[in-house]
Amino acid sequence: MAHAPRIAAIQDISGFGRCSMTVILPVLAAMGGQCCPLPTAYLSAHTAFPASEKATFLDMTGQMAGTAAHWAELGVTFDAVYSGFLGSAGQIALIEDFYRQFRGAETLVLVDPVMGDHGKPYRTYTPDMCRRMGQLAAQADVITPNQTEAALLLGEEYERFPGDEQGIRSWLERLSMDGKRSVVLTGVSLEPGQIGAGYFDRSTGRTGFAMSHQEPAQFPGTGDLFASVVLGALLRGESLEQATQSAAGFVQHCVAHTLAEGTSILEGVQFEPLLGELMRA
Ligand code: PXL
Repeated sequence: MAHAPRIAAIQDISGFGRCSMTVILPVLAAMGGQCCPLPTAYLSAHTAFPASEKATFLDMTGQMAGTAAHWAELGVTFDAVYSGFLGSAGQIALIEDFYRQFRGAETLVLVDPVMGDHGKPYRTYTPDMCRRMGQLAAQADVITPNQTEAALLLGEEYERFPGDEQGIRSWLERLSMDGKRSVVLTGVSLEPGQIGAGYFDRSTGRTGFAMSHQEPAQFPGTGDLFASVVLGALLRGESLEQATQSAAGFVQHCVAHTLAEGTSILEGVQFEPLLGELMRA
């Protein structure tokens, strides 16, 4: 009996503006995974829309322990636990409990340490939450920070993000915590016109880069798209390098397609018509 790789997705559901759960579920399904959502919060829309204080925010912390207990009772097992945007600092202890209940020798724990972008923490992320996110990420097999989150994890100023390849390799090594975890650092550019990610693969101890053509716009939710393609590819047995390259290529294609269609940046990228590219022939 073989089942599809099963993933516990611990993420918010944002009703409008493609990000987090509404991206992760379809992407991982297209890549052959079975996603089990464990929602951290329901928001009417992601927080990048103007007047974000108008977004509804239902904290779902109260559902999490009971969901985990029911899943344990049903005997559910997971090939991966993938967390991202969290609703409160208290949820981190619940995720740590979740690891204790469901993390086996083969379980891949991916922490996308979602905390902020463009040098600033998101509105709902307190300093305590960022500190606890660092502790959660310390337990991961793979982390997928952007530059802002990398700076927060390392206790560095965002402005000090290195501008050269050697400097980025050194941040990747520091983020690996002495080679303990793999790292995919997104939003990295080594030369004008190119963007992608740097990676540290703990299985080889090597750093490298996976680059793609840089499109002239940045969309919300692309970090979630990137991380979910990385996870789907890893669960299919691709190396971290291949997985990062697959993600860089797919995100670039979705951005180019969306720019050609001309829809609003805040609605996120139109990945839906391109999901077929992620499916195995
Ligand atoms: O894509 C990260 C993300 C996830 N969830 C919510 C967000 C954001 C980024 O703004 O607002 C609710």
